[in-house]
Formats: sequence, structure tokens, C-alpha cells
Amino acid sequence: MQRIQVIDSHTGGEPTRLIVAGGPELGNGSMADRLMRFRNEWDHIRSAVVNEPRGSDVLVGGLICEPVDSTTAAGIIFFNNTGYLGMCGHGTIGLLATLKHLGRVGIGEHKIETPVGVIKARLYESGTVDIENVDSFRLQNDVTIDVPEYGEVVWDVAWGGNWFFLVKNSWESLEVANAEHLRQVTLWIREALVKNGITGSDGAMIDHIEIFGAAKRQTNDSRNFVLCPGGAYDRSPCGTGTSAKLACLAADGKLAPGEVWRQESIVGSVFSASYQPIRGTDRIVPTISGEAFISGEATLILDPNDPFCNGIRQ
Ligand code: PYC
Repeated sequence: MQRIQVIDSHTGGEPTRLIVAGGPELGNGSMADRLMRFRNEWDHIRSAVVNEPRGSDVLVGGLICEPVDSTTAAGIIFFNNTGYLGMCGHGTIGLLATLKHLGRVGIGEHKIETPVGVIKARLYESGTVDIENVDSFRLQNDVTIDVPEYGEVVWDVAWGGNWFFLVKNSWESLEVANAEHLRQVTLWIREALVKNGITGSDGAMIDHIEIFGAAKRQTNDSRNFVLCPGGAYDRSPCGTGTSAKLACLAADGKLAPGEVWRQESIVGSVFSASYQPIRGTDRIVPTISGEAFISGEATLILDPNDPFCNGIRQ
């Protein structure tokens, strides 16, 4: 029997399950190298931790690693029901809450190593966490594509630690009751991207689709629905998706540096966000603020006699 210790949390309703002991041994390389090793040698552990019967499509998992640089609080590799994430905003807020719960970080600023770069996070007494995310930018602007099952959509493509396709002209109702329809629409859009050869830089797949609409609460600026790579939708406003949105707002001159953008999710949770431009480039450094709550501590048991020991793979 293998035992894996995990801590569960949620950030704005979006769950995160972090492996704190008993996970795979991935060596001392960079987080990008360790991610490759995880994928090539230990992918069954990813599936065992986040897929049914122990998990669900909604769950984002993460492996807390010893960092390469000893001045860094931790390294992290995020994954989900179908694969791995370069970065995860809600998950990093969950990571800070988890490290605090374990007594491994105190109030203040901490560096975190991810497969797409080192990020800074600040933990406040109140439990709020600010993440200074990776450099973000818009790659394509205001392009129209025809989605055969749906119609024309106008969009931007932007990087916020993951690749996002941001739909601008939505008339959809962004309500939980409409989530199954929104999921179908965004899956159609994602298929159309593949068929039309629309990608991120270097042919990278655009695996997150984001639809925007008017905020429900007057104090917020916008509401979103975000399709994640494994087909589930983000219950939080999506940290990397909000970073991609900021990159588009900055490029359009619609949000000034330091000005606060309040992004509401489909379940009504909120991230506050702002950015600083990177001088001489068209890139920004986004800061995303949110709060996570610890929701469980558990030992997962992997029994080799269990026919679904490694989860139901997708
Ligand atoms: O918060 O960046 C995020 C995220 C990505 C996928 C799910 N949440």
C-alpha cells in the first residue's frame, strides 16, 4: 500500500489538493524538468490523486517540492484531471494557505518556483494572498472566427501563465444554472481553434477559454466563465485568466497601471487585480489577490489490489 498525504483547500470555491508527503521523487532539477519527469514516470500518481474515485474533474492538484533556490519558500507543480498546468493562480493562493497551515511560512513575502518561472506571493494577517504572477501579454487582438455550431466570436489570445482565448462579444448568461451550456459553447470554441490552427506562441495549444460579461455586483468590474483544460469550469475567477485579461486591458489602454480590476467568477467569488508595465516591452506584471480556506487533511491510500487504484483516467 502506498500512502500519500494531502491538504485540500479552496480559493473562491475552486478546490486545490496539494501533496505534502509521500509523493513521487523527481530529483533536484528545475520545476520544468521535474514536471517532465512527473509526466513521463509518475503520471499514474497525478491520476490517482485528482481523478475519481478520490477526486473529481474540478480538482486541481499540486506537488509541493523542495525548491532549487534555498531562498525560495517552495516549488510547486500543478496538475489536473488530464495533465499539467504551467502555473495556477487559485492554486498558488491555496499553496500559501497550506504552507501557513503547516507552519512553513509566516506573514510576509515569499518566492515560489513554478515550471514557468519564479513568482512572488505575499501573505497577509487577514489570510489574503497577493500573487505577483509571471509576465503576461496579449498575443493576438480582436480577431473573428466562425464556430460552426455557434456563430462568430470576437476574441483576443493572451498569456497569463497559461494560454487563454478571451471571448469579447458574449451575449451568454454567466450563471451557474447555465454552466453546462457555457461548457458546451467553450468546448466548441476550443475545437474551432484547433481546426483553424489558432495557437499560442510556438504552436502552444490554447487550453483555457474565457467568456466575459457584466458583473452582478456593482463593486466588481466584470464576471467570467473559464473552461479549464480538462473540461471542468473554474469556480474561482482564475488567477492566470485574470492575468491574461489584465494584459488585454493594458494593451487596449482600458486599465491604468496600479488601477484595481475586480474580477467576479461564475459563482460570485472575486479576485482583485492590478498590474505594472514592464518598461520597453508590451508585457505586464500582474498582481492577483484572493483568499483560500483549508478544507481537509487526508491520507490517500493506493492499494495495488484496487482496480481503480490509479484513478479513472480520462
Ligand atoms: O487560477 O490560474 C488559475 C487556474 C487555472 C486553472 C484553474 N485555475
